[in-house]
Amino acid sequence: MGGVSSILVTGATGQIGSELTLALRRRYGGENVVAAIHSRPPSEQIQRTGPVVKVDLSSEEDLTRVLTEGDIRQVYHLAAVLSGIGERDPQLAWRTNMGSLLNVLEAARKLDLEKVFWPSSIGVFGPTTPRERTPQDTVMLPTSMYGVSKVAGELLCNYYFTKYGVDVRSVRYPGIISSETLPGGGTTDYAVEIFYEALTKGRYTCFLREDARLPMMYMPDCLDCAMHLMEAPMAKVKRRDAYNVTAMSFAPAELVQELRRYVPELKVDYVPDQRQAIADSWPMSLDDSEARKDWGWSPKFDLPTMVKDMVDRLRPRLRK
Ligand code: VAH
Repeated sequence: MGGVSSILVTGATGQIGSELTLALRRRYGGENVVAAIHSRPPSEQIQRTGPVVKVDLSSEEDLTRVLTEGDIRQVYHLAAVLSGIGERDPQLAWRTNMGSLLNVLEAARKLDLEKVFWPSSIGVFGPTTPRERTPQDTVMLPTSMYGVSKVAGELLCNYYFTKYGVDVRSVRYPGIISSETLPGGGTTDYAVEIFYEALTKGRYTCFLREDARLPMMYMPDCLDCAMHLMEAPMAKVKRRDAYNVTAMSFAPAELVQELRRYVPELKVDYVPDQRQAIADSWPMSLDDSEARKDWGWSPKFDLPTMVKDMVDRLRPRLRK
């Protein structure tokens, strides 16, 4: 193991988990980062660059088996049902999100794991929360089951740190934009889908209103954020619910305007679906000054640099 702690990444076929697995392998060595999957097969790159295990996160026993067999010392727990899908089956979203987190925290307690990373979300906020520069401490009355599970998850993480000393660390991610894995069932997925549709068809039907402004972050910053927080000295991690983090805010119309610099003929129409109600309940911008002060959070990508990087990566790949 070369003195590097062995890491398990759950949700390794998801939007963040798939790229986080590869980033952790680049940082700590492929053999030290185990990709945990459930039903979907991992990407070829994940298959090729390190160990993959199948685990049922609804079973504490199965999770404990995987953790002990792999001599795992750290867990990045990314598996979850996202906001859009969560509203189609709220009870499944609750059971999946809370059941798996409780099992991870229980395993961390009983096996005395070194650290756990678990992503919260801006989904914890609701329509009664101030929507501009949403504060770190404020009203959290979410109207999505995804958000309810994230508020409860933050309270559970804080409890396990306070009562048992489990070193669990969390951030409230905004919408994440990525070039490698399509997201599944999120309210912010339009900001990823639009690149694929624009570069292949020159048109896109957006499921949010053109003025639906939301906090967002590009995947390289999302990955750096998780690893930076996990590597921070214990004394610098002053919150054990979750830190607000963000990199930019934009509405679909602003993203379209920036994307038209590369796809001038792009045609977009706006047909809001049920996810608009979720977006309307979320912040339009976040105050993430505590994360910046406590452990040096500092994103690198803004809207122009993110759009350029996404187009540069996807255009060659999608060219027929
Ligand atoms: C979702 N992508 O849309 C996730 C994220 C802030 C949004 O939590 O559900």
